[in-house]
Amino acid sequence: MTYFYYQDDNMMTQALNSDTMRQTVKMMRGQMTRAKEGGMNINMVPMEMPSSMPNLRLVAELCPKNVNFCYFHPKHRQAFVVLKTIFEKQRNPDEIFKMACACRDSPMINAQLFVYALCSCLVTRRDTRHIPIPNHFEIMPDNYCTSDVVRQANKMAHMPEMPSGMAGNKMPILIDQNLVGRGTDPEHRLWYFREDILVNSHHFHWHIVFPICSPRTEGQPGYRDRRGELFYYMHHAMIARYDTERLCNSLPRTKMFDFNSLMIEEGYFGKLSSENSSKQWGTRQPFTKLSNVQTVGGPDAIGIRVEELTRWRDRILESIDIGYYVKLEANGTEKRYPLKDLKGVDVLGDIVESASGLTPHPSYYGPIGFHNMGHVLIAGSHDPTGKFREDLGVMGDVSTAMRDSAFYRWHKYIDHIFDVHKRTLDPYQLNEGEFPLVWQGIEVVPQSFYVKAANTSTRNALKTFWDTKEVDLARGLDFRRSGAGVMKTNPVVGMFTHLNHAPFDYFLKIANKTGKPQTATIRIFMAPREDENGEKFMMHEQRTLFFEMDKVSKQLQVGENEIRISSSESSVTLRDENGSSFQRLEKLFSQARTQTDVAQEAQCNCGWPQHLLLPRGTPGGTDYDLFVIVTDGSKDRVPNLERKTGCNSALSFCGVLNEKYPDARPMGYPFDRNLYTREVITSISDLTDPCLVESNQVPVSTMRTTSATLKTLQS
Ligand code: CUO
Repeated sequence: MTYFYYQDDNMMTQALNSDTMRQTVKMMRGQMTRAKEGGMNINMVPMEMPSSMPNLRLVAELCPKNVNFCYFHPKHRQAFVVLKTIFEKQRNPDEIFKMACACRDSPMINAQLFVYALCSCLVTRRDTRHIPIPNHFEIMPDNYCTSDVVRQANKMAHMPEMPSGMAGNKMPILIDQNLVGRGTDPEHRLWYFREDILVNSHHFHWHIVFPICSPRTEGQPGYRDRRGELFYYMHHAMIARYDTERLCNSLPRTKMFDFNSLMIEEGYFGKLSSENSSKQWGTRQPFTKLSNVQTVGGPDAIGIRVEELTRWRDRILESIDIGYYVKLEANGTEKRYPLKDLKGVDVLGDIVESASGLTPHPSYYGPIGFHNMGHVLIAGSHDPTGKFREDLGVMGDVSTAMRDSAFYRWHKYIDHIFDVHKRTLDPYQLNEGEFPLVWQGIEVVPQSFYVKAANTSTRNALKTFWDTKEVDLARGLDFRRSGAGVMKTNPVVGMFTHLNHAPFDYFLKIANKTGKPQTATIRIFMAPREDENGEKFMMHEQRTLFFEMDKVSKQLQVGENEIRISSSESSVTLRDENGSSFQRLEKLFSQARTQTDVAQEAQCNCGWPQHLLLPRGTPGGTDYDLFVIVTDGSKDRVPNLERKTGCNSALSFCGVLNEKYPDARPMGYPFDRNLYTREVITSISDLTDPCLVESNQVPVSTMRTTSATLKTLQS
């Protein structure tokens, strides 16, 4: 038996080994050995070497240790698949742990790649579903904080421990929003969105839960139900929210990437460096034109051509126009399949985003993936020939991409492609079916309102404000260990500023006139009411700006039902919890729960930050349309879904780990398609109570709708 003591130059593994994985071992073995070394208590985990060690040379060749791992780079992706497969092939979690330790200690494995592969394996296998994935920003803080913050953290960690009662090195490091731009750049107004640690962390975790190497066949380990559709829907929501924030900041909505000029108007200087690879992330001057990228993220030629990107774009759009996509069959023949059915958008998501394995025809739609290739071209645009040996820009990684304005331009184009497809489908009828409910509208009330009692002016008016949150940086930094193996205990806490709001509740009164209890799905959306010129949005424009606020299933008794829905339990957000994910883990395990209990609370840290649920608004208040639609729960139900928990409860964006997506309707319903009513609706606020109640020949769904004006004020 070999005893590993974990010290390494690799940040991630300290985190995974010392906490999550150790706790897993503790759970499995029922004990953990503590040893004394150098006079300090050190947690030791008795661990054997893996029975056979794989050859890691291929992984190292595909993604060398000393480069920034690029999620979208074809070779790095191959390395990801190889390493993830090594972990997946282990017989049980204990074996995975042994293999992870051995790979972590290998001088060949890229640290970022290791994190991706191991986390992705843990959320793929059913027998590791109970192992919570720590927040990525705690494992790799250098992907989320500028290099001067990391430097300060290093300094602080090496300061001698202050006597108790003195603040000293327990003072948090301020993560300043003004490090990457100035107020002279209008784009900088959106710093609180783009640089938000939890926004970027959500994006990382989403791509870990839905990796580009997910299998296409249902039943295979790691299969993700409606993955392509969720790629469309989750990113669409991010773009709609970003545009809404821009309007609050007197900025026009994002312009989509222009294939004619190939120009990225905004520059980006993120001041990020990777502690593991010792590389600076590339930067970009304003008005950089995309060109062919010869190398990026390593010495090897990558050879990506803009002309290919354009060609694949044309083929995707042509497939949408004709309503059929081309599939390469196993026998080498090509066949056409319809895109205009309910599964069409799921296939289109795979075609647009991804690469071999997911796309139905790699050579026709692009072996690298249209969307992925755009990321790489933008990430390499500052040094496309590699003559300055620059590393890739932040667009190359999913934990950093959302910091860059170029992300929104590119994804706006991606979103446009999906909308072109959705516009080819029959419009939804908003006044169809039989679901006789009568309701009296919706009201939104801030939670403090109950305490302070009646003041009707605060109804439907919510406040946002600046707030701060502390994050634990020490877990991800090697400086907790010295060469002699002594674990330092200095805390290193970072404090970042973010937008926040007081929690609020939605109140609905619904009368069930059907004569029997009903299950209803309540879907709540929100969108800005006015455009950048102060004019009310036309419905066809506003439709694409609606973003989901919540979706809940409720039992309606016969007669009057009063329903209260809390914003803090939104189906799109990550639960807002205090403390680091490691502290929560420790608490969780120390409560001596059974493995089943732990599984129910398993976290994959995927989910929109709760503090950004509401848009910023303006000091004078901004009006939004809040739209609620109630649909028949018996038609929304997904058969054979075991239970509706599993991924931090952010079900709408992250689904249920290894289960079916918990809603039978198209994602984004009813704003994913054009809407049709007999009356002309120019704006959603024209849909007033009582709702349109008619039956027609297209019984696609049954519903009731209502809308309200919601005002957001920034204090
Ligand atoms: Cu999430 Cu482009 O897909 O970043």
